[in-house]
Order: sequence, then structure tokens, then C-alpha cells
Amino acid sequence: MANLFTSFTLWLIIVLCTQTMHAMPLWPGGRSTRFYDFKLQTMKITKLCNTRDIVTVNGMYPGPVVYAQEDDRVIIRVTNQSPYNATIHWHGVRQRLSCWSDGPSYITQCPIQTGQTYTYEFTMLQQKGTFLWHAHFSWLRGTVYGAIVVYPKTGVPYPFKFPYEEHIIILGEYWLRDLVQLEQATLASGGGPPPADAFTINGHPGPKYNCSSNDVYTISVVPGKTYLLRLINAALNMENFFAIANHKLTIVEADAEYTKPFTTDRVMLGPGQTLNVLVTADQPIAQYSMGMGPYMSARNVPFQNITSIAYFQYLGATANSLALPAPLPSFNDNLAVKTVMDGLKSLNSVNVPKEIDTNLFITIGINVQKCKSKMSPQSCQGINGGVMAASMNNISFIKPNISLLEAYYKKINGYYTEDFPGVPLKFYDFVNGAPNNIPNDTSSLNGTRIKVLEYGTRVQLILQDTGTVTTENHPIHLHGYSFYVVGFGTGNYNPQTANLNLVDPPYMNTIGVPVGGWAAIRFVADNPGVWFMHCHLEIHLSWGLSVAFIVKNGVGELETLPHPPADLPRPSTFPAEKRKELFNSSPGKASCSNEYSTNSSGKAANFLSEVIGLVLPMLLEILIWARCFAWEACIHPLHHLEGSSIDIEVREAIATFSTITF
Ligand SMILES: [Cu+2]
Repeated sequence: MANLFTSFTLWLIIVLCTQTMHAMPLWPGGRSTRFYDFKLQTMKITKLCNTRDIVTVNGMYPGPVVYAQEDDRVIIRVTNQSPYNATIHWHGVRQRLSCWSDGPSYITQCPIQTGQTYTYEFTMLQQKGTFLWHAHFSWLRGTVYGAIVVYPKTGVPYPFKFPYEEHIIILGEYWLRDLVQLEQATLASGGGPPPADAFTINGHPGPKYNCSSNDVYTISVVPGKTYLLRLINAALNMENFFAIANHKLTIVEADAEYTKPFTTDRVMLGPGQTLNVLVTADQPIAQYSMGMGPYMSARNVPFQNITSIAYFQYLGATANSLALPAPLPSFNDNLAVKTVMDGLKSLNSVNVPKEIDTNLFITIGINVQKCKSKMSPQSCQGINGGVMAASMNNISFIKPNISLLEAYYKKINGYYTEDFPGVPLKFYDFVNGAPNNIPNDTSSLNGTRIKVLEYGTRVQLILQDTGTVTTENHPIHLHGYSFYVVGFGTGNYNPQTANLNLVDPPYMNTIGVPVGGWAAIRFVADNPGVWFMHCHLEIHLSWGLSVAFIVKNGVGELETLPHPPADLPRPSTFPAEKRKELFNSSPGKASCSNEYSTNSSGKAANFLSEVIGLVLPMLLEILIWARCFAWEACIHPLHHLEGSSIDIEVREAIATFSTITF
């Protein structure tokens, strides 16, 4: 009997190892697997004297923290129990050979419908630091966001003195409105969105807002100790300054890559950007304000101007002692932004591509399209009675109604064209001489135009802000890659005078292209798939300020995108007539189901995929647990989700890690 048991155990181990090795031949370092269970659900919340429903993950706002270590495999099962379609994007995760898990809706997958489950899987291959995850459907990410904290491998120290404690600080915006409806209403109006009702720090507006004197985030600090703050901007439509009264911030990491230490009084983060800063509690015992305020570089755009305040409170200070105000720059202080950007350098010399195969010049800006005769004035509330838009190289991106990745992978024609221009259609003085006869000559062309790159292409992008309508700092985010920011400046890019840093430029995933200026970025296109590049101001994304790159497969398994996972949300199987009625798409064409929410016929049509979606994750989970048992290399998936994770002291998290066998 014992022999039989031993044989069975050996057989099981061999089967599991073979299965695992077959599934993950590329990530030998990924010895641990982190398993998370995300349930998208609505939750009642009271803020600013109003109670309303917001969409959350696991009833937490901000959502749970995903903890991992460099090279870990991360598996996150997302079940959509909210009334909206949804996807989750793992911002900054380079998704090596896992484009199917990237998450932007209509780019790499159809949305997960109400009642459906999709399991995201990726490896934090050679990545560590502070990231964020957020919804990537409509404007759901306004409440559906959280941090990803990836620690170095066991035994590998930080390149700075180990902090006494670490804290996650997520900047956000809060609306007293349903965000999916807000996007729809804004687009239907043709005009701009209303400003947020509040800024928030870890979900708390702070004492300057109505009914919020107790809705304040506080960090208690010990005099003399040094703290690591993991700053994340998850705001929807604003870039933001952050500062702490009387305290210096030393930046040591930007977009999850180490930087040379740079000390400053304040920082600016665009949505999607992260900064790790060290702060030493070296001031007299008191309560100090941590402030989040607006950075608005565009002209004539209304914005929230009340500072969100949190407290940096010394032990021994009385809770009701007056907090010293945080010294935030004025909302249009471009110099403050430049000063921080100038200070960002990679910690060490880096391997920047010196020669370039593909050089693209991409203008970014706002447009106003003409009100069409059949449109009512209610639909044309943009500037001068036009319809607001935004574009790259004057092309406003129209999202397709199936995922581009699926269309590309399965060679389904008719959803995109491969003619995104590598240079603007017209050259002019982009910053000072931009067209301004609104909307007669500021229109953009609409299209789903993408750019194809061969595997291994060394790419340089010049991102040039334009003055159509208004110049503005745009936080441009590239999926699937980090890129070297080799240069930036004000005015028009000029290759003769541009001063490029090819030694130690920062390695980022989101670059705030300076207002009325340019940025030059470089990367090697060595990750096959379809990768979105877009402005991370959500309204600009809705208006079309985006493009997608197809990066083709290279040679062999290590350069080839694997098959899609079985539970990938798929285009619907509606009969052609029904599809025409529901989505107004041509008969015979596949389509992701109902764009904004699921209806009963949608559910019925997707019954089979739901069954597959339920059974396959269960099988997967059994395999994972069996593997954990065999290798003793896992922790219980739900351990991370207990309590309000945003307030978990990171020391506790480290203690959790020490119990794991690596
Ligand atoms: Cu933008």
C-alpha cells in the first residue's frame, strides 16, 4: 500500500512538473505563484455627504494590493459581479509573451461580461517595484484600482537604506456620479467632462472637503525614522502635484525602475505613473499635511482646485494640533514639473538602443470636429459648437468591436487597417502655429489605424505636443514595454539641437510629454502581440488619443505569442440579425457583446463560454494547489485579501513573505 502511495505521489509530481514545464518553459526563475481572487462588485459608499454605489474589487476602495516578488508568476481570477462589462489592466507589467492578459478592452480581449470569469496570468519577469492595476473599460477605473507591489528577490536589498516602514499612497479622483454613464453622457454631449467632485488620497478626500473632516488618511511616524512612500496616481482626468509640509522627498524609483536618488520639495505624477520616495521624519514633533493638488497645463479647462489632505503625524503629536500646510505649486507651474523630470536618471548606466530601425514622429493633441447636420445641438457642445476629439498624427482612434489581438491572431479582416502614418500628414509649427480656426481646420480623421513592427525592431518615437485647441502635458502610456526617455524639451522637436541622454535615461512606461513640447523614447519591440499606446487622461483616451502597435512574432517559441487562454472572453455568437439590432454591426461580423452591460440574451448566448469559464479555472486551481503541495512553494490565495489591504503595514507583508519557501 505504501509503495502504491509512493508510486502515485511520484507519478503526480512527474505529471505536474511536466505540465508546469510545458506551460511555462520561459520563466525558470518563476518559482513561486501568487494566486488572487478578484470579484468586481458594487458597494455602497458614503463620501461628501452622499451615499451611492461604486464598483470595487472585493468591496475595497481602493482595491486589494497585489504583492509578489521579482520573477513570480501571478494568477488573478477576475469574476465580474458588477452590472457593467469590465476588464483589468496590470499597468507597467511588461507581459512578456502574455499579451492575452494585458487587459485593455477591445485591444487584447472582449470585456468580461456580468457573471463571467477570466483568469489573468503573467510573470513579473525581471520586474520589481510599484505598479498599479486598474479597470480598462469605459471610466470604471475611477473606482476600480489598486497597487501592485513587487519586492526584489529574496536576499537582494534595495539600493538604498532599508526604510523603517513602507506605505502605499494612491492619488485618485472621486465623482458623485456613475462613471460609465458619465463617459457616455460626456461623449454624447460633444463637450468636455465636468471636474471631479474631490481629489482623494487612498480614497479619502481629507478635511478641506464637505463632510470629510474625519475622512482623512493618516500615517503615524516615529521621529528620526525613514519611510518609503509608494506614490501612485490613479486619477481619471488629472495630473497631480504631491508634497509634504516641511519634508523633503527623495525619489529612488520611477515607474518601477530604480533611479539615482533625487531630492525635491514636490513631485508631479500623471495618471498611471508611480514614484517611490524616501521621507525622513526629521522635523519637530507635529502633524504635517500631505497634499495632492491639480497640475493643469491646458487653457480654459475647468478642474477641481481643492487640495486633498492626508496627515503625516509624528508619534507624540496631538491629533487635533494644527497641521502645517503642504507647499503645493500653483496649478500651472510647468517649471516644477520640468525640475522633477530633469532629476530622473536611471540608477546605473543602461542599454539604450543606439541605432534605430524605425523612427516615428507622432503629434498628439486635441481636435474639434464639425457638428454634422443630422446631429442635434445637444450633441455638439464642444468649442464653437463642434464635437471634441483628440488624436495622434491627426488620427482619432476608433476602438473596434472585437479585440484587435483576436482579429490579428485569427486573421479576421475588416476591423483595422495597417496604415497609421509614421509622420504627421502635414508639417507646420506644431506648438505656436497650430491650426486654430475651430472647428474648420482642427478636425482629425477617424479610424482604427495601427502600426505593424517586425520582431526586434529598435524603435524611436518622437512624441510632439501640438497647440491645436490648446497645448497640454499628456501622460502617454505604452503597454507591453518600458521605454527609455532619452530626451524631452519645450517647443518643436529639432534633431539638430535635441540633447539626448543615451547613458542613464529613466526607464518608464508613462511619459508626461511636456506642455507645448516633445519627448523622445526608445524601446526594442521584442514582445509579440498587440500593444496599446494612449494618453492616460481618460477623456483624451475616449476622444481617440491612442494607437496600437502590432509586434509580429520572431523565430521560435521564445519569440512567439502563445495561443489564447481557453477562458478568454470571446466575441459573441449572436445570430447575425440579432447582432445587427444590438450593436449595429454588419451581419456576418463577429462582435464583443453589448458594449456597456450584459442583457439576458447575451447571457444565454454565452452560456457555453460561461461553463468553460467556470470549469477551466477550477481545473487550473486544482493543478496549482497540487503543485503548491508538491513544491511547498505557494501561499493561500486569500491570505492577501483579508482586511483593508491599503492600510496593511508593509512590515507585515514582509513578515508574510518570510514564511514562504522560495
Ligand atoms: Cu492627453
